[in-house]
Amino acid sequence: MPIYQGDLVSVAGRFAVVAARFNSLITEALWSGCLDAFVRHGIPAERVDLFWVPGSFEIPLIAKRLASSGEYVAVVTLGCIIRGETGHYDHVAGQAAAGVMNASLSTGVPVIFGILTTESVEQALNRAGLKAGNKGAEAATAAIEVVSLMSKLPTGSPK
Ligand code: INI
Repeated sequence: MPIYQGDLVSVAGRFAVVAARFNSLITEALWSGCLDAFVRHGIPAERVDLFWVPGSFEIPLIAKRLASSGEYVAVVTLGCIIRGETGHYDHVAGQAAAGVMNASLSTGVPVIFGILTTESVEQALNRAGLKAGNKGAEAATAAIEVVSLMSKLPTGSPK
């Protein structure tokens, strides 16, 4: 029984990262964790391009454009949406998630969801490297794994 899974090393190609400047204390930490994870998995910084956008709501448009450019094997998105900080949390979070999924499915290029959606600043800090890992590092690792898995998937039409 063949089992398919992605590797976490030796992935070729360039990666794009789209990061939101909103809540930049957190998103700078996500970017730092993201780049560190790329480098530690054998992807040098020269193969990672960073694109800043104003807020998480703007991420899907830029992610989709980059995913369809043919320049990148995957796009990682980084953002931070805090419920307590905004009356339109549900709109921003919902549209960011749906838009990232749309960018991925419509282009066939992995677009990874590294956007924190939390109840508080403390929760966000914890998930940006303080106590509970770094979502940016997790997103970089997921990107590498999915790119690797996609290169191993069976091709051709269903029998
Ligand atoms: N953008 C975020 O990335 N996080 C937030 O918590 C946030 N809040 O609180 O509103 C936020 N808003 C800005 C939004 O993403 C857009 O940049 C803005 O609405 C302009 O389109």
